[in-house]
Amino acid sequence: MFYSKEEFKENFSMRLEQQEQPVTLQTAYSILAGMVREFVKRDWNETNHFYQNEQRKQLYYFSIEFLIGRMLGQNLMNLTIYELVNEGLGELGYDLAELEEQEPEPGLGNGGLGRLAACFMDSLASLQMPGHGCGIRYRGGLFSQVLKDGFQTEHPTDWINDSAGWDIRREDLATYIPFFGEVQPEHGQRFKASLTNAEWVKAVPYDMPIVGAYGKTVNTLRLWQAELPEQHLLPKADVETYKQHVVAISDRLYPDDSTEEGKILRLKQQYFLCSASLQTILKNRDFPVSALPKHVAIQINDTHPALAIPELMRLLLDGEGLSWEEAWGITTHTISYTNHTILEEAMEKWDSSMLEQLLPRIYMIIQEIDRRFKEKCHQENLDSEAKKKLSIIEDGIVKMATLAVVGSYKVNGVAKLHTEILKMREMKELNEHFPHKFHNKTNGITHRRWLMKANPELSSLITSVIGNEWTKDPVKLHQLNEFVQDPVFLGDFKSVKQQKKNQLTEYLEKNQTIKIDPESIFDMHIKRFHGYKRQLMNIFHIQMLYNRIKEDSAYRPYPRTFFFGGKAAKSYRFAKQVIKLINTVAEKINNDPVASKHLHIVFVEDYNVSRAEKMFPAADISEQISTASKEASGTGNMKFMMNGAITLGTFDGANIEIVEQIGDDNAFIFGVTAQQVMQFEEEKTYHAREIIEKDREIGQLISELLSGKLSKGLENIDFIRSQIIDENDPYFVLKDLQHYARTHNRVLAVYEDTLAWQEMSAVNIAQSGIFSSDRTIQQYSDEVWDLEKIYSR
Ligand code: H2P
Repeated sequence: MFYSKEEFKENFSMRLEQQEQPVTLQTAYSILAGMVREFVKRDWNETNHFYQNEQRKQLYYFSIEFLIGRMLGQNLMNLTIYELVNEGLGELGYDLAELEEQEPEPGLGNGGLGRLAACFMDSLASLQMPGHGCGIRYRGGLFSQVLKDGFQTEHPTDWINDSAGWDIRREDLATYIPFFGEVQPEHGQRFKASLTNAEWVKAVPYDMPIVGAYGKTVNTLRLWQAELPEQHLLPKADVETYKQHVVAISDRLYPDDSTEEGKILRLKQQYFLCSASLQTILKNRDFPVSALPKHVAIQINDTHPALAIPELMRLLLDGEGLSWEEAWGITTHTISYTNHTILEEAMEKWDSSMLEQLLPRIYMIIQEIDRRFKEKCHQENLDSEAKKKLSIIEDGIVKMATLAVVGSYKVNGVAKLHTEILKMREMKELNEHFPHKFHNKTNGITHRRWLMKANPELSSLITSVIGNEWTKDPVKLHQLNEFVQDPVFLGDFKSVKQQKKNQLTEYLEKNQTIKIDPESIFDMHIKRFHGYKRQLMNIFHIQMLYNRIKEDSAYRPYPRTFFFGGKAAKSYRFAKQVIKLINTVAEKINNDPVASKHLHIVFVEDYNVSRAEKMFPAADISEQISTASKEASGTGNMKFMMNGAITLGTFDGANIEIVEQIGDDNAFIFGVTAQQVMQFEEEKTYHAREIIEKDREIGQLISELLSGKLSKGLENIDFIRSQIIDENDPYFVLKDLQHYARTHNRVLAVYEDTLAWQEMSAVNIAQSGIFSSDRTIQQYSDEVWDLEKIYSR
């Protein structure tokens, strides 16, 4: 432990001297991380003891992804020793920022869903609430993205091997997970059974400390690793193949599930996570099992952990010997579910036969849940369509979202519009059946990572005018409203923004050898690649601007740099072609002597949390241009807003609530509304071809695309072509394109009025506090989990 700079320096130097090898930056990083781990240990132990002694209700957040990002800097900050360590290291000739860069990036998530889980962890600990994460310790995490000739290529990562190990192996808590086998019903009154001839997998937890602000509360992120069980549980033959199957469970996030084998692996991962976490919760309790809902809340993050419902039933029925009614009562008062998307492809469905083979007892329980639920619905006067919607198993398919709703006591969407769409359309029948289950919890982001840590310059500026209360209660950022017309404050804000743009420019020049004009407008579209997120519309628009520059010598717009960043799922061919298209257009424009003075495209390779931390603070414009109704919430929109970037977006997800906060004048909104989109979809009245035929500019763009002129080097644009033409542009790219282009023109006009632009930025920051995940977590706690803060410590 160290309490002063001098103590820190002494301790750090002593450890350096003990090194036998020459000290590299990597060793210096490891030493520092080790010291921080020790620092955290005492509070971690104390928090755990407190939870045990006081018997506080605990929340467990089950998630297949936790996109936590690097831990060193955030931990130092939350422990309030960042400055002390920074100065101390400086005096010893080290640069803390450089050491932070040595930390391997754990890519345990792929986008907003996983990052949300990480923000929630930070907020729970910072609000001093007993809330922990349960996930999988993937050795590889998501692939790292390398661009080759503009194409995305995927490369395995191994963050664990490179890691400084924030987590601690808990062999004492290891548990065993059964797959396959035969169910032996116990013939009696109860729905009890046992499983024979199962294949066992050992689950070993690795606990990672989640340090709350001011350090006092340290919660736990428990990540499970799959291992070979002890000798007596091994199969008699072919242990090698068995071993490969076991290791695969925690090897990779999102294994390729286009094959049957891949699907089985995903299902195994999901069950592995649920079973291991639930078994441990039950095993280590010191209260009667009937009191579970009073002591434990379990939140399932999307349907990936929905097997928690039948698994908890299994443990209560077969392990605890409860009756069906008792077990069901406990389960449906303990588990609650968050839905994150209405996209059909993301609503998980499993083949009954596969589930039955891999998890026979679980399948039997799901069948019984379905049977009983159908029986109940039968008593209501429902038409056959409604009955279909209310079935969990239908035509040999298990619908996980329906299972999740039926087995939870609360169900929420992640922004107001999304929740309304769930209630009124996607889950209409379920909502009518369970009228009090559905509620909204608009997402949030932790202001500690996304403002205080990512943008210390802006944080200091804010504190210099309104004091530092906002760091504890971010809604107090409101107080900035008094300064949004103050020219001195706005001038200072402009300098900070420029500083962040310069830093990003330097970083990218160094790491990706890209030259950027830091004086240009920084327009950013950074998120997972997906059709509905419409990166395609963005690049189409840039190509249109290029055509205008070429055709009209008087058209010379204000210089803009368009940033793209994000990965496409490995098997998502369309999204991968969009990445290639962006890079092809980039090459042409960036090398054009005239156009490149006005337009510049930067594709930030291998976009991840650390890169995101450098990008959000440097943005002027936040591209949030999803097809209305498709983006459940979005959280990048909130990170941009908090850093003073202005939203250019559609009326979708949380964009709507952002505009509610700042007013129409402080964002640029365009495009068809969710209602219009849903109407087009229902009535089939949208025809992309008509736009191609009638709009000269769009017609030209599409023919350039089809002729291969636009896509030089990309011989095969068949997926883009077929989506726009054959599939009639399902994400309404062409429908919104001209409105998007006109809105960009409005953006440019305002940008040139510097003061007006800065005022808009300042209003955005001032109104962003409500989008802190502290607010979201407080609402979950008040309305769903019923947690108590640890004020007494
Ligand atoms: C998803 C939704 C987002 C939402 C996020 C967190 C699945 O994230 O699409 O709209 O904000 O969950 O609730 P993403 O697309 O980034 O993978």
